[in-house]
Amino acid sequence: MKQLFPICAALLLVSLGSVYGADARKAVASKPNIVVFLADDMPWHYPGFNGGPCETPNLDRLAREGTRLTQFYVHSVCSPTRAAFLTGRYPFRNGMEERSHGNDIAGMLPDERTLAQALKPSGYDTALIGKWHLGNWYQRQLPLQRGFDHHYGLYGALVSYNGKTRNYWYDWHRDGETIREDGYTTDLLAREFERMMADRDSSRPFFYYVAFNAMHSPYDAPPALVEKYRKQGGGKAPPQELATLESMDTAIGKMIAAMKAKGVLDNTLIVFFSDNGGTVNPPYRGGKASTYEGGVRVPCIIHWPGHVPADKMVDGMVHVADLYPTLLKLAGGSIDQPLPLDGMDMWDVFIGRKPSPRTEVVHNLPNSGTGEMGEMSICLGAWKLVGKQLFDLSSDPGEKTDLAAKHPDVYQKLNARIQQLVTERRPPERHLNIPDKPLLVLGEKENANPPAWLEPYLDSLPESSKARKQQQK
Ligand SMILES: [Ca+2]
Repeated sequence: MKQLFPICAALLLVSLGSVYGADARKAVASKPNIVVFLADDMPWHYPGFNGGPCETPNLDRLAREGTRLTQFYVHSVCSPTRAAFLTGRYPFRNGMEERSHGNDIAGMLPDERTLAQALKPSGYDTALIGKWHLGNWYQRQLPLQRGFDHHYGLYGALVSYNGKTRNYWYDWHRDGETIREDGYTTDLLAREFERMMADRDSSRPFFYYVAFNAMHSPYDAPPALVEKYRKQGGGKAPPQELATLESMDTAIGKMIAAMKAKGVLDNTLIVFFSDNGGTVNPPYRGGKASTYEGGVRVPCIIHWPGHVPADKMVDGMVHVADLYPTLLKLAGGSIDQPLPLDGMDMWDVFIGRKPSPRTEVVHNLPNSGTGEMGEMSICLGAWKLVGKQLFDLSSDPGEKTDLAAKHPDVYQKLNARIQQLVTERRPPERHLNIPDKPLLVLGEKENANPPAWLEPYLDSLPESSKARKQQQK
């Protein structure tokens, strides 16, 4: 019986390949629209489709109609994941092993080619709706200079959902201008997407990267939703967090409806994932800022009915850097570029045609910046090194049993590989504080010419006025 399984699996893959392979070629010819929904800090076990306590009907539907990757890896904090997604390269190459901190001039290395830049020769309209976090000060670092035709949202991180401030400064923009818009950021991102979709009059394909600040702290979710989860009780998860996630799900539903109303949904590939794990992520060990599975293994949905199988789980290692060549090739773009890619084309994996060709994932090298990505870690096959520990993920995905002493040869092999990769690291930009004072708004150019309403507005908010007074002392 055992021998039959590989034969059955092979036949299944061949038959899927004939169906989905044809569609894949059709897709390349028709240049699909690409929409990437990126959640911020979403725990593995929160959304409904993963058996969680949060009501996420829109994500659940994407999962039901699409394929879910069960071993999809990101990095353990925001900026490294975003940089790997947009460049197809590991953070130790693109200068983003350390986050771009709030008051920080460092950004992703300027010679990196982003997915938005790479899609331009294929005729794509490109937009970032939401959070950037790959350099928030110099003009050259900002989304409009990194291949995006349009940007709406924040440059940095940790912005307050209603005030749009962090600490003593402001962080909300449209196309390089500081703008004042009242409302809850999650709703505003959906409104921008709806407006853009309604205004579209071009037949050009689009790449819209929707990077929510949800469900990162500081939580300030709609009170009615918080109350709903408070009443449910049961200690499943903090009501503020669940309400923040449900708001994000509702926004995703609105954006999908806007694409449907415009008649573009059928030719749109949707990808959903989280940029890192939550604080805890059962059944996995660890969470954000750790290289245990809970920090780096996140839910990922690939949705394109008729092209990507519905209601299917795909096992096998996939890294966020793989999205770059996969999406680019699907769009008819070229991966021929001076900086070599770590990402691999995974389209045949997404459509169930082939098993994942990936045998290695680098989670973090030793001595990476301030070490905020967690301990050094690499996967080779099922073996995973985390600091001085060794795990076998095939039998121990929860990383409970350290096998370093039992398998010294494997331990040495993984250590040698990680030390070899250290020699390939490119130095990042220096992480220094923004020199300009007063700092009112992120973006050097915007801070040099702040709108008249900005300073009175910052003084009117308790969250920023107190911090501003301390800063001015
Ligand atoms: Ca994050």
